[in-house]
Amino acid sequence: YEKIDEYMLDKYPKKVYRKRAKSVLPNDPAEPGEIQANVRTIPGIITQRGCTYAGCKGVILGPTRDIVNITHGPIGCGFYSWLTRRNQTRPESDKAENFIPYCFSTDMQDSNIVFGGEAKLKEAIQEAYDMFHPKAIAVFSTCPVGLIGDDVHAASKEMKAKFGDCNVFGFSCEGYKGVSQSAGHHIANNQIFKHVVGLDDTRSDSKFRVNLLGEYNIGGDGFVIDELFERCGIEIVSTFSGNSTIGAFENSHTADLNLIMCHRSINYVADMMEKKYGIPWLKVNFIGTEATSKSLRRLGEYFEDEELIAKIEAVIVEEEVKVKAELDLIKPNTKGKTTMLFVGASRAHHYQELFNELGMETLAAGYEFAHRDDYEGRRVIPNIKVDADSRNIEELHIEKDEAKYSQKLQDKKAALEAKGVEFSDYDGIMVEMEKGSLVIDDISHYEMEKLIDMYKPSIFCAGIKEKFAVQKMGIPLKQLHSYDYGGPYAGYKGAVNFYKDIDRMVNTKVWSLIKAPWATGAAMNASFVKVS
Ligand code: CFM
Ligand code: HCA
Repeated sequence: YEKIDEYMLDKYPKKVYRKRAKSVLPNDPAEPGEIQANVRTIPGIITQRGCTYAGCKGVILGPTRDIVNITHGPIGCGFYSWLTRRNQTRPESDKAENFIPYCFSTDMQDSNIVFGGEAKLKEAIQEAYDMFHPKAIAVFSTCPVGLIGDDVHAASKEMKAKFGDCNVFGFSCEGYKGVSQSAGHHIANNQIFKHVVGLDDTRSDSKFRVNLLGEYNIGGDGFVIDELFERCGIEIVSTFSGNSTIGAFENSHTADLNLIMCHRSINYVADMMEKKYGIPWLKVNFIGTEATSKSLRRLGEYFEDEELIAKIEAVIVEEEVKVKAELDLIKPNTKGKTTMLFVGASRAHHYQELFNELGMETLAAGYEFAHRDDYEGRRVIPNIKVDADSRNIEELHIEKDEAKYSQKLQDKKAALEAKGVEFSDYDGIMVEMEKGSLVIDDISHYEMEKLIDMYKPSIFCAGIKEKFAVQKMGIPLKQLHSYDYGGPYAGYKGAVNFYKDIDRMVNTKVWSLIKAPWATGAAMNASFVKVS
């Protein structure tokens, strides 16, 4: 760690040094230290973070296919969030609605900024309604909307009342609203809960009904999980929000259990559903073979049904044998190699499972925008300092729905808790990382380059912004956001895909053969000339 201090952080001005040092920790799994997270990025530093609008529109609502998502703002915001996240969807038929390939925007102009954009927004909502007659229209605010004071909620309410058969709701998810995408997740959770969840009480008659929260079907991960659940006889009422529909969200409060994959982006919905409807939640992870088996077993444990448990065990046995055969061939090639993972949030934690299975060591990891609980575990939530930025995001006051609340599920939870089953819990990344490995929040580009220089990992995992800079340093970069257009990586089938891709990447010679142009000689020369 002294080396880190000396080599990575010491170039910062004193004030910046003091701030950044609080976000860089040597790990101790036995006693996770306090890390600074979810605070503003220091101006001037190159961060990998995105904006609140991206978290709300792109991440949470983006994967839902039958809502017309209108971006209220300049065209760039809509354009750059159009099909850039690799969420897949499978409409029920060729005729079923699927608006994902469309990019809807009010295309705000200077005159709308000066004279207001609400009229144009209402026109856009009307146009979308006339053309598609969708079940729902969602309106997403970009930065200028908040600055000029357009009321997207009033406009949505007015249009909803006018149509009568189309749910219209807005999001105050202006890009600057929070310090990162994370604020956008929270805003999206709130509005979906307020305007959609609970509208349809229909209960299918299947025995085991769950929601899968925080699974966005990137590269088809959700499809793999759906298939596994189907084989076990478990119905997914709604996924939030991979391959989802508005109808599934409306019906989701009828499930008997919520499973959380990505804790950061969706824990709010789980908490609100528990308060209002009494649905307990469990943390799961379907990234990694062992993690997948463990998560499936948690389901058996929850439903306490012999037949279900037997089915789950049969699936586990069948799949683990296949995975083992593949891993036995690959592991000798990857064992002893090293990695670093820096992604938005959950994946920097979940993917360590797959690297462990490959016998690879994680030297450093961190999140762009997660909160202290994703690092240190949910037990620190009461101690998290609420600052002006977090206060900016609305906390909904949720009350029990007397008619729909399930005391039965809560009694079940209490009985299982007495037997040691842990509900509503997430232990965070730190307890599972090696002692002495590095944990870094909102890593800067500069820090990333220094880390790579110092440790020369066999592979670096991050996103498109880092990819080419890192590869020019001679290190392969695996995108854990888009999967480099590969995947799926979830479940057993996904694990095997990942093992193969990583084996190929860490063992290719190409990276040691290339040299960035600037490494072979200065591309440009300049000298300091003193002007007298
Ligand atoms: Fe959750 Fe995600 Fe992630 Fe995320 Fe994202 Fe993503 Fe991500 Mo990119 S919801 S936090 S806001 S697991 S889009 S599917 S890959 S940064 S680590
Ligand atoms: C986002 C989306 C993103 C970006 C990925 C990347 C994604 O943050 O708005 O930087 O490569 O997964 O698509 O996280």
